[in-house]
Amino acid sequence: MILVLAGGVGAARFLKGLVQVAPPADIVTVVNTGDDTELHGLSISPDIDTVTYTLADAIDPTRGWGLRDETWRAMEALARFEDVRPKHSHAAPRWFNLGDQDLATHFYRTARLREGATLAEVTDEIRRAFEVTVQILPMSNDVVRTHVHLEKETVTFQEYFVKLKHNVAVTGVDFEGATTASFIDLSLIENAARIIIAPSNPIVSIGPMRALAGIDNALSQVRDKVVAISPIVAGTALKGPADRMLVELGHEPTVVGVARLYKEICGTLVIDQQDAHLASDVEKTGMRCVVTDTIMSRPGVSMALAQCALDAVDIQGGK
Ligand code: FO1
Repeated sequence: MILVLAGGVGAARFLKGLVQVAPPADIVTVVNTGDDTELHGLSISPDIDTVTYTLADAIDPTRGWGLRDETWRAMEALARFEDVRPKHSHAAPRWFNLGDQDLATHFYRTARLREGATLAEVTDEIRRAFEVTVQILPMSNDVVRTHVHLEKETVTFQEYFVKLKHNVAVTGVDFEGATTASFIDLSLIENAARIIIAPSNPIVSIGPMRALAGIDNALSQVRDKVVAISPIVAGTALKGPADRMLVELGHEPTVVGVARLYKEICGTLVIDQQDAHLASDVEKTGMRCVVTDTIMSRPGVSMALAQCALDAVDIQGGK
């Protein structure tokens, strides 16, 4: 079994490539839930939905989140209440865009969670409804929420990422609930033939998982079969704020900075050709370094990148 630790858009694109070079039934992906949020009384799991929709070929290709051919009638209808809404009320927020078809997913997840279903059960029902073969699991059935500390306030991840368009300096992040939450299934780490850390934000997509008890220890025991793909290319993140966050939180916004974050839990880092000159510096951190094309916007790259990640573990002599 191939275990993929995934965040949102970059991980979803990578998984699209992986299913072309490995049997989908052989792939289990554990997805970050630190981005999850409650709005309109609905339980929303953006990274899980991005992975599910992408693997179902239902994702909106331009946005990278939400469903294709989407309409926004419900969101537009909420505008009517803005003038009458009392100052203190949080009802009818319109900064987080929920498409009309996307709402169906949140209606279903919210109702099933209220009936006592676990997030893993609901996630599995939704991926089966979208006819996805890859097994999709939340990192935990317990609530974990990423909070982003700014100069003057602390906000939820979605307030940082969407409402503030991540256009604001971060002074810290923490993962509320992580100290008591349980990772979905530690045996996945022991039993996986290969573990791939997808090209996701090391701080707020992979970080929440690593904050769960036992994860870093379990991964470090099997680090030779763990391979990560750097989400940073030539000092920048291909999508999202990972590069700025790394700097703001005191890390180097380069593949060497990523290697320093991952070296305890991961034996190999896959970096882009543009960073080939840094391969020896990556290896000085104690990780093996593989150089290839990691820019998945070009067709066929995600497939070749997935094959490269699989081969990297074989060379390691991982099982
Ligand atoms: N991202 C945005 O930039 N703007 C949005 O309005 C927005 C809405 C949204 C709704 C559902 C969903 O599953 C994802 C959504 N995203 C939106 C993306 C989301 O904020 C990010 O994909 C992740 O949280 C970060 O990986």
